[in-house]
Amino acid sequence: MFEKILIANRGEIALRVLRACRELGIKTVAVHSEADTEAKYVKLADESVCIGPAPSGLSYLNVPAIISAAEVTDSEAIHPGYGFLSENADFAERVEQSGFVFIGPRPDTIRLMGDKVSAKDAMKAAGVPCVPGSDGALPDDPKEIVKIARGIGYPVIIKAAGGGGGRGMRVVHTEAALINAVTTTRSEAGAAFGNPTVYMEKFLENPRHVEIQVMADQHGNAVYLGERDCSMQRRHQKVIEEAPAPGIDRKLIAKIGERCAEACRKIGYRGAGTFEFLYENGEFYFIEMNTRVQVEHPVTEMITGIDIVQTQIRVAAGEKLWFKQRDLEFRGHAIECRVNAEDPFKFTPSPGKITNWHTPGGPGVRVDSHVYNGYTVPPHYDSMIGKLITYGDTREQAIRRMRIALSEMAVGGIKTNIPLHQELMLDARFIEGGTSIHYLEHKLADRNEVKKS
Ligand code: MV4
Repeated sequence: MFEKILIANRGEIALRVLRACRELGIKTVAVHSEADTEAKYVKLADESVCIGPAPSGLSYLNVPAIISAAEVTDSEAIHPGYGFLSENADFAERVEQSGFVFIGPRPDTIRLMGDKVSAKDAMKAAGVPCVPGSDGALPDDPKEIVKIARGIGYPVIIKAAGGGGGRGMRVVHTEAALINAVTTTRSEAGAAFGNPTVYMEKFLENPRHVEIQVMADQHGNAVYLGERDCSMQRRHQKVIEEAPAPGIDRKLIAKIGERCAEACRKIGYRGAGTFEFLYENGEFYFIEMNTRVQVEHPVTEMITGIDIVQTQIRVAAGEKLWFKQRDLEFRGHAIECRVNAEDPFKFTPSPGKITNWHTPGGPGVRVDSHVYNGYTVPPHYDSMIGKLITYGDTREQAIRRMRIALSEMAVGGIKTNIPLHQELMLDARFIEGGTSIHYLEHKLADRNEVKKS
C-alpha cells in the first residue's frame, strides 16, 4: 500500500479522499490555491502545499506545480478527484512519467473515452448497447451526411467528439436544417475543443439519465456496483441522484451491468468508472463513459456497502478486487441532494461567509461537506458546498429522511438551493419516481410562468 498520497483537488472531494486515506493508514498531502489556504481540510492533511493563486487555471490545473508538490513531499500517488485534471490524459501521463501512480485508469484509456467517437466505437465493439447513429465520425460530403440522417430518422443530434457533458451538441428536426447544423457544430467544436470531428445520433426525446458504476482491478477483474438515476438536472448540472433507479427491471440492470463489467475486462479498464446511458421505453443506450470518481458516488456506497474511494486507492496500489459480482447485494435506497451556494430560484452563485452551519444527522443520514461555521465560500470555483445523502430500506423512507434532514439543516450568511430540494421532496412526480431529464427544467419554467401571471 502507498505511504503517502497527494490529493489534487479541493472542497468536499478533497476531504472525502483524505478520509479514505486516513482509514487506510496513508499519509496525505493537500495541495491548495491561495483562496483555500484557511480551509480546515487543508489543515487536516499531514502536509499542505500552496500551488498558486485562486483562479483554477493557475492552481488546481497547474500541472508542473502539482508534480513539483508531489516531488518535494515524496508522495507516491496522486488522486485527482473529479473535475479539474481528473480526466486529462496528458496529466495522467505526466504523473506516471514522473514516477507517481495516477489513481485512475491508464492515460490511454482516458484518451480513448475522452474522444466520444472512439469511446462509442470501443463500447459498441465490447457489446454495450449504444444509441443508433453514424458509424463513427461524420464524413465531409453533405450528400453522405443527408443519407446517414435518413437512415437514422429525424430528429437527430449532432455531437462533437471532443465534447461531452452537454457541450457541443445540436438537435436537428428536418433535412432542411441538417447541413447548416453540422457545419456550425463542427466550427464550434474546432474552436472549443481543438477537434472539429462530429458524429450523429438518433435524438431521444424524453429519456432518463441512468448510469452504471464499475470498478476494475489490474488483474482482469471487474464488477458493476449497480446504477444511479441522475435525471433530475438543470443545464447539465445534476441536482438530485438516487440508487437504485426507480421502476427499472432488475434483470435488465443486471444484464446491462454485466455488459459494462465485461467491456472493462475487454479494454483492460483500471479503477472506478461510470457508463452513462439514456434510458427510454425500457431500453438502455450508452452515450459516454466517465473515467473518474463521480460527485454522486455516495448513493452507490450506501446501497452496496463498498467504499468506492478506498477501492480506487487499493486497486491503484495493485490489490486484487476482494469481492466478486455474486458477493454484491444492492440493498435499500439512497438519495443525494447537492447543496449549492446559489439563489434557489434564480440560480445565481452566492459565495461569501457562512455565519451559521448546522448539519442534520440520525439514522440513514450522511453529510459529505468540507464546510463549517465561519467558512467563506470562495467565488472562484463550483458552487457546490456539500452533499446531503439519506438511506432507507425503501425509497419512501429515504425521501422521508431527506425531508427531515433538509428541515434540520441550517445555513446562514449565504443563499443555498435547500428550498428547491425541499420543494422537490414534496413534488408528486418526483415522489412517483422515473421523471425524465427534462422534468426539472419544465417544472422551473412552469413555476416562473405562475409567478409572472
Ligand atoms: C442525448 C440526448 C438525446 N438523444 N443524445 C447531454 C449531455 C451529454 N452527456 C449527452 N446529452 C444528451 N444526449 C441523444 N442521442 C439528450 C441529452 C441530454 C441530456 C442527457 C443526460 C442528462 C441531461 C441531459 C439534458 C439535455 C440533453
